Amino acid sequence: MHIPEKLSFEALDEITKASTIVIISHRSPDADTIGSNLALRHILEKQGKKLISACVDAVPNSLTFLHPDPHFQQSFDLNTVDLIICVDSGSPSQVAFIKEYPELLSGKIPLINIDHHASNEGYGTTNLVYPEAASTTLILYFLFQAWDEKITADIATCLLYGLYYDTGSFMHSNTTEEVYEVAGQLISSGAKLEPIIKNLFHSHTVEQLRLFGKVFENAELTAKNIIIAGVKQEDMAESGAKSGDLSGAIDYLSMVKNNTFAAIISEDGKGHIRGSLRTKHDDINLSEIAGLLNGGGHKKASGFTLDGTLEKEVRWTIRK
Ligand SMILES: [Mn+2]
Repeated sequence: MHIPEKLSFEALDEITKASTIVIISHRSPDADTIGSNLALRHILEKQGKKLISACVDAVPNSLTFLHPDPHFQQSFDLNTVDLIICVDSGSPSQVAFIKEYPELLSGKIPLINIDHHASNEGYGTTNLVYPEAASTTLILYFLFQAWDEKITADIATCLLYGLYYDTGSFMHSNTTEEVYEVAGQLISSGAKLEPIIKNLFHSHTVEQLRLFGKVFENAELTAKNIIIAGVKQEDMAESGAKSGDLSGAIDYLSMVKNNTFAAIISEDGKGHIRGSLRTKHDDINLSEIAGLLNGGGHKKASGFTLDGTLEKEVRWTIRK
């Protein structure tokens, strides 16, 4: 991927002019949005900026292990801010604070939108949107290079965290030669892979595994080879799992042989259904399918949120 010089310096210019900057991570935060947020923090802190890291949802401690004092806030005063940076947020609804601050995207305050979701329509005043990038942290890596910023060991760990997560530990099809090259560079810069692996893949709770068990139990393969599982609030309660514990279950469903795509639809307990979709096929665009349900994401991994609850339907077919 290549960031045009003009664009990287336009972003730097906005940062230089600003004194208080809010860096916003998307709702239901993941390792890419948090790694991006914290990597940027490390860079901007050195420049003496006043920084707010914000996310509308509470950020689990497990995601902030990269930074001793991550300062994530679930609310902030927009009046004190003179630059907004959104990381890894494919749409205004992912930015989420628009409910609290409808003027957030009005353009009155400059907004740098750094993202790699195919569905991102460029809601910022400066848009660094590269769907070909495996992670938002990969975009930041090239941005920091363009800005001539030294990538310290801490920054490298933050960047590798997002890259490792968004490529499914280098297993997803977005793992290009460039991904391996950058990962190698980050390790040379001192990135610590071991805590990342431990944090992302070896940190399940028993309750979470019980919830995964429910997902597998409920999973069905449709006539079109779509593997789909519904998760009701009862499943969450019976397993003792917390919200957010479902993350990662979709990767296991995708392991089913010859599936067209995998889907998990779950009740969030607040009157919404969250859908998560994954495919390994190049000719299926899940971002478009999620788009039909007001969602979005990537071609091979997307999601949506709808109002409602889940009801299981049983269909019977008589074949001659
Ligand atoms: Mn991402």
